[in-house]
Amino acid sequence: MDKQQIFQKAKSWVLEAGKHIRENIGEPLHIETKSNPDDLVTQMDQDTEQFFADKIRTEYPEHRLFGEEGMGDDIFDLNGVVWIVDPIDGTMNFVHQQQNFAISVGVFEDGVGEIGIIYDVMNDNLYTAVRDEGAHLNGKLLPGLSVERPLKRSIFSLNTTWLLDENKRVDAKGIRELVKRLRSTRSYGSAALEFAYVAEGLLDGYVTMSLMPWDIAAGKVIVEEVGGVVTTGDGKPLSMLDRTSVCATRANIHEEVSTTYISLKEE
Ligand code: 2AM
Ligand code: CA
Ligand code: CA
Ligand code: CA
Repeated sequence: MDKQQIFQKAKSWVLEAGKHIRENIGEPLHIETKSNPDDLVTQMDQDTEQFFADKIRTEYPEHRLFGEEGMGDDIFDLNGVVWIVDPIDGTMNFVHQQQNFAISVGVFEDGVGEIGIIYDVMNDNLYTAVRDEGAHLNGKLLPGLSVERPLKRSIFSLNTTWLLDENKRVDAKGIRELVKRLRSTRSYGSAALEFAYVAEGLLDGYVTMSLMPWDIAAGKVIVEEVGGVVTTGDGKPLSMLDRTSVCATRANIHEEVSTTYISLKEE
């Protein structure tokens, strides 16, 4: 594939979609719920994914689209070129706050993440990475995660759900030990932005127990490109086809976090 050409197209579509969202941010929203009353989707999520579907099908008919809102293809493998798209990551923030949401686009070829783009729409911050070419924020090279701060001076992003004993996915006691060990935690409500902040060095890690491929595809490419490590919660390679846990951190603390503090429950 012509990586540079696809990257330029992807970037221009992301910026165009983001501009459209910004220009319509004050308009009344058509909101529906999906799996439960707190699982929100708006017409803007659907329209934005349809925008990407139309663009990709016109420009690259041989590529496939794996998107959250179902405007793409049914994906059961990652052969060839697959665009993994979350049209709005952080829909609850979009609805409640009109900020703190992102467009996330990953382009994978035969299962390898080649391009990652995360766009913080309201702040007009564009995080990009092309594999082996570094990661950029608004065109400026991100310096990479060479700091070696220990866990006790680290800030992680972590959803408080995983502190509750009744959660179905992880031993909450281990997560509480992690919280005690860390300097502090944050929770932003957009997985894509949390990956972007790890890549930027604003966070030392992001740990969460239940994400889908479109939440992580772009973030994985970007964080890995600055030298971060992105695995399942228990340190295994991530699936880009199924729901997964995630441990994304600076390299020097990754093994300690994934082995000492994260103990996944059996499905
Ligand atoms: P979304 O806004 O695109 O749905 C919130 O903590 C983060 O988790 C957001 O990135 C959100 O993405 C994602 N999220 C929300 N519901 C989810 C679900 N049922 N499965 C996986 N990720 C989800
Ligand atoms: Ca959603
Ligand atoms: Ca998402
Ligand atoms: Ca979404």
